Amino acid sequence: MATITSSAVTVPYLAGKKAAGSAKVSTSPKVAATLRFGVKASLKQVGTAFVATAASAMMASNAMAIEVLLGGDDGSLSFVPGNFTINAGEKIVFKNNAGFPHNVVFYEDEVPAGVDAAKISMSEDDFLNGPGETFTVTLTEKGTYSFYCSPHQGAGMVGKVTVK
Ligand SMILES: [Cu+2]
Repeated sequence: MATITSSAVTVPYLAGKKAAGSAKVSTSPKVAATLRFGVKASLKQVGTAFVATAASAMMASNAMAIEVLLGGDDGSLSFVPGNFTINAGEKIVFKNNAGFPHNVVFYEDEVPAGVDAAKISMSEDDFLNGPGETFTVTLTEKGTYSFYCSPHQGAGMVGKVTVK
């Protein structure tokens, strides 16, 4: 029985402007449109066949992701969900939803030992300004990470992710 590990389907998306890190900013609103949790399980069952072509590898990459909205539909300045769990190597796609500009910055002292918070964060001075803009990050170290939105940290726009 072939088992696909998360690392096997993590496409090295390092072409963005933060080439040195594992995070990228995308202005494309369509990245997250097809993300649904249920796809992940079915892809695992398919086995290794789906890594054969670039197109299907891309599909797998998108499937191994969770979408977090920046700003609630009710107008709240929050991450939705604000506390969640993912598997190591799974992508987190933060997507502008309401109340922007937003950004995503990890606390230096609230990431697992050995993780450089700057490499997985947006700059405090960079913002997602338009509807649907995304920031994608892949976390590979297990543990808990806390993050915030610099314009709205004072308003309580903070979040937490557990990587298992
Ligand atoms: Cu914000």
